[in-house]
Amino acid sequence: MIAWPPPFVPSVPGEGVPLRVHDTSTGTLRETTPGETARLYVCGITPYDATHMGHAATYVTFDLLQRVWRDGGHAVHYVQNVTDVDDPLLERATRDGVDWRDLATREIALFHEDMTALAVLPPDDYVGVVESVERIAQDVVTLLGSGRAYRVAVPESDGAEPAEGSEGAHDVYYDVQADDRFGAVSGWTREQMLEVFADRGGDPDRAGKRDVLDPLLWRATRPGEPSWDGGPELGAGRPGWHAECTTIALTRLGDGFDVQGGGTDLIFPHHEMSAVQAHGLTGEWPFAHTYVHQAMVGLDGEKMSKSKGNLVLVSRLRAEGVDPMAIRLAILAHHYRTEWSWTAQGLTDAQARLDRWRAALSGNGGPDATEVLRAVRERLADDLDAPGALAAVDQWADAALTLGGDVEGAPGIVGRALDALLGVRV
Ligand code: 5CA
Ligand code: ZN
Repeated sequence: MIAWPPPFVPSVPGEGVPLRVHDTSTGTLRETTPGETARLYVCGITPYDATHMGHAATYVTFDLLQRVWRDGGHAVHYVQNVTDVDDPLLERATRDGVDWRDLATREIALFHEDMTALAVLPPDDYVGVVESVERIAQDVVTLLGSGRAYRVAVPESDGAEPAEGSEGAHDVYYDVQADDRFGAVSGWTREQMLEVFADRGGDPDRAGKRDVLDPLLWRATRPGEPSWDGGPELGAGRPGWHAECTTIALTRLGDGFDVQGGGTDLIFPHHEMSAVQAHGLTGEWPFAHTYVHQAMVGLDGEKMSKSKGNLVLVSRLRAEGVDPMAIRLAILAHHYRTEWSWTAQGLTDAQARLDRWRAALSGNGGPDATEVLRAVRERLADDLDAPGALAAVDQWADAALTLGGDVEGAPGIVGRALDALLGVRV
């Protein structure tokens, strides 16, 4: 698929700082040690509704992460998937009486507009499930062949089409107990896993599974559902959710990439399962060196989610004439590991900050830029401390507005640094 256009990223004088981030799998702050090209995979949207502030926060967080790497002299290979076929998308399309493909196309286009407005760097590889089905099916067949996956018969009452030469239709599941790495990404207990599994796309009650937590790899087609030819081994069907991210990450980045990202709602089962399924395929570990998760953004104290419908949409705010840079600053005012709720006051504060920064940057001369550049770099490299970086800019802006300053060109340098490091165009 084609992603949105990249924003221009100016260069900033001085040197970047190596990035340390919190890794979910070890629970520690870790220095990322990318090679010349850092490899990043971030889980993309399921395009059945518009981009809300939680999604925006997630993509802004991983945008910051890339900006720190780039400032440190690394190229970045960034891959993002699009879950352009899955149960929630099909259910919403049925509910609204629209074709699921039209719904996905519409929401993907809106997401691109939102990301462009928020100055989020686009992925280099932007990969849909629909265009990857063949590769995913091959991987599922490989897992069946090695005994890591198994078939579960579909009840006849489901009306699924059997594969050619096969007696009945089968779904395919991954055998988590056969994988000694299962649990290594989340570090969760079985009780914790069981608590969320059903709410997050799992089917613990499906009869015939070896373990209730086993995830679906391939779903044989049911009447009225879209399907693809999975060959003689799988028959007609579609991939399970986690399998898409396993295959897309492995084919585009390979094993042992630097960072896998997403919201904390993906820690289990999604990132756990995509990693163990990759382990089953390649025998290699780790899938990603570091797992970084954005805390949930809510509205009035409840997680913002498409299924709950309590959404603040980026596109709606844009349509109301809100400056996208104020939206971006409202997000950056919160550390990515802290849960927060969207409020009108937060947006008002962000707009006021943007106005202050704009006024401070409007002169030709100002306070020296060296310290603020150092502080912004240092704060971001320390687990993406965006609020700390904003505070450093506030200090510089306050000095510019109250004391003035006569270093010619300093506002220009600070302005370019805000653009390059924070993605804030003033
Ligand atoms: N397509 C899958 C990932 S493969 C998916 O989770 N799609 S999504 O549209 O539901 O979410 C897109 C991204 O936004 C994911 O990384 C998800 O973790 C993140 N996200 C969803 N809701 C929130 C929220 N309330 N706060 C922060 N991040 C969120
Ligand atoms: Zn994913």
